Amino acid sequence: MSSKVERKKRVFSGVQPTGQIHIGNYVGAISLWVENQDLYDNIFCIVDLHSLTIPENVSPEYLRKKVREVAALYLACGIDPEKSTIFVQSHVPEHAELTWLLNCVTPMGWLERMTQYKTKAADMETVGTGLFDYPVLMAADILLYDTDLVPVGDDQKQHIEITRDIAQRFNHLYGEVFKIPDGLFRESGARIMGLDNPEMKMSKSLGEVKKRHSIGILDSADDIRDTIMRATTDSNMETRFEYASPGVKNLLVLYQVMTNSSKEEVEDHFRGKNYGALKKELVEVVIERLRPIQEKYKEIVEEEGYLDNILNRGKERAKEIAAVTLQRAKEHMGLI
Ligand code: ATP
Ligand code: LTN
Repeated sequence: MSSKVERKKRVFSGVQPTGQIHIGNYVGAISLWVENQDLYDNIFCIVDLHSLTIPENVSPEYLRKKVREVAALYLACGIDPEKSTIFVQSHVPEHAELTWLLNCVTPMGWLERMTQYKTKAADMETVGTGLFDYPVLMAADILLYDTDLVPVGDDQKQHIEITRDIAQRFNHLYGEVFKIPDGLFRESGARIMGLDNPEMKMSKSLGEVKKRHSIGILDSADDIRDTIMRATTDSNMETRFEYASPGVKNLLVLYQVMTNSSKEEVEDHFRGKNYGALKKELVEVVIERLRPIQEKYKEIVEEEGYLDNILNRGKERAKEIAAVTLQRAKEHMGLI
């Protein structure tokens, strides 16, 4: 009898070490990684090279601090280093090298169409080549690990699409080198909106400069209470997902994901109540959900050497896989 063991599907994802990590990042990405951790072979990266694409936002001291903060937050949120590989993108130079190879098969027109690039570049006086090339570096991240699934928030859909396109174009030109990955998104909670403005996605960069835009994972109970109680809603009292105003719907989605409930359970729970009750309950739910994460975070950053140890192990494992894929790509291209 054949005893072929099926390998677990591989998951790859990452967060940039810039801005204030918020519950949108937690709900849309990190908590999804944690929930699926036993199902897959997981690789989670701190994408520091991506953070350099807007150099005005990152001083060297800031970057050094933030890389450690994000790594500690991954662990505090429940990423288990025995089940998942955690590493820093710049520690594995294969990412930068594969980016060059992929650049050479990526038409500029594809990059010009990226909405994230257009939005970010619109506010800038000079736009660096790195910002334009951001999606190609992201494609390299994903393709280096023969990734099956990429769990992210829905703002990343276009980047997953272009990753697939780049991989297909490369394979067409040079032969089967890359696996074609799929995105993995939450059905509810893939796009958490700003609490000050439910028309805009909750964002890390805005969260750092605007009060009451977002809830940081490390925010105090008082700040959480203040932000939720003052969240923008309107006079529509509906607490059903379909009929609620955008601000209330956002709170309902947060409540749903933070309590691991279904939409029906949430609607039943709030039937006959107004959004004042929803806000009050959400405050408690968020504080309780974040409390153990904040406690664990504190322990992790206080334990000398713990984080470095995990990041070093992660680097070794990531490098082992990445080197093989990069070599395969180079051989197919005729680089000797
Ligand atoms: P910025 O808006 O400052 O560019 P960001 O908040 O999008 O930053 P990223 O590091 O770019 O943060 O994203 C990390 C992960 O969190 C990605 O998977 C992204 O899709 C997800 N994510 C970001 N914002 C949200 C959101 N508002 N709702 C759900 N998921 C989100
Ligand atoms: N662009 C992503 C961060 C990112 C990423 C990745 C996510 C960089 N490389 C690879 C998944 C897989 C963002 O969230 N802004």
